[in-house]
Amino acid sequence: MKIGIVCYPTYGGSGVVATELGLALAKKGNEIHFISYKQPVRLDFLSEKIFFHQVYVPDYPLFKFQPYELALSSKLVDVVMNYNIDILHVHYAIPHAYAAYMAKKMLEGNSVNLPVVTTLHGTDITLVGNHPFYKNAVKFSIDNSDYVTAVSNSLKVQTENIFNTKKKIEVIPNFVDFSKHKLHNKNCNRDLIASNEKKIISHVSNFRPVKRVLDVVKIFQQVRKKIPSKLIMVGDGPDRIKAESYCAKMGFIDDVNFLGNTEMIYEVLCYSDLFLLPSEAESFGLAALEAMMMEVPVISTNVGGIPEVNKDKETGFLFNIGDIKGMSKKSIEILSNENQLKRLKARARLNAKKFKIEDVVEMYLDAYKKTLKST
Ligand code: GMT
Repeated sequence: MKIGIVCYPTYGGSGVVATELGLALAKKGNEIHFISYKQPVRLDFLSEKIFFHQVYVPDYPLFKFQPYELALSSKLVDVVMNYNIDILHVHYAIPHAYAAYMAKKMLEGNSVNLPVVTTLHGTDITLVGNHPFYKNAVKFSIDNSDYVTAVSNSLKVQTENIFNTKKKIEVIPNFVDFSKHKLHNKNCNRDLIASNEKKIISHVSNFRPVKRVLDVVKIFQQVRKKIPSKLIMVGDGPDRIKAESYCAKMGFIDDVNFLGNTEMIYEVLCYSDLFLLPSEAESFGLAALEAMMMEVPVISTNVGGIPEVNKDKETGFLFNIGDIKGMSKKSIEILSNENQLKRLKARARLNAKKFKIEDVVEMYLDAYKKTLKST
């Protein structure tokens, strides 16, 4: 199959899912065409089966806002015509599903049928898409996609409730690649990061307000009073300075490593004992699943799709948003009980196996086949 994949190229769940899915589909013999404004971050190699098409938006002084969706829809038409694309899979509704619809209509004029699969990732629905300025266009794009998937049941239900959509939404969860577990578990240089008696706690996100990174450092502040430990903060974003300043002001910045954006996520998870995800909203929580695959139990909130991934008392523990006291107490309990920690680590990994990339790729291939049949 020749598959076009539209995604955001930056660090963050939806781009990572789209890129890893494309790479896996290419390994199965499909021809994959990534279309984005920059090469996606995890797209670290190009092969005969993988293409990247960059969308340029030229600067023009008349425009206060550069019309990205116009440039994207035009590019989509070119790519579909030049490479005979069979199906287009867009990740994140805004503006990708909208641009895909425009491309589909333009192609109809050339008697070309372009089936469109849209995957909803979360913030495109719950935060941005929900805004009155975008809502009509998002509802329209969902209802006019040929096939729609959401990454969790929670997101499916939220989408139906917020937009009152007519389109059937199928749940295809996010996934992890266990070959990375094997690869990185061998090279776990834990002693480079912390001395042996210290426990390592980690957090990975884009440091947007929704991630509540201040809660992360406040939880750690309590934990370090009882347990010798170190906190590794991976990622970058608007709340990073706030979190760093808090740690400095409270006198424990020495025990916190702010790594910024890095590709070395699996290396960090490899030596982590506990992962914190106290988000205010999370349609799925891919970062938690990646931690679980690397045998790291998760202390998280109980919002959105997180309970579909992190199982309370099995793979970690779930709390209400902002329950810093509860999350700190539980972290201390887990980290001071080696048997409990060992049990949680094993179950975290076991549960992550329900989200193996091989199975999820088959679910997407099935979705493509159904779409092609029905359009
Ligand atoms: O979490 C973010 O802010 C990034 C965002 C994205 O679009 O990349 O993540 C969303 O999609 C991920 C992949 O499907 C999910 O794992 C995240 O839970 C979801 N984030 C939110 O719903 C806040």
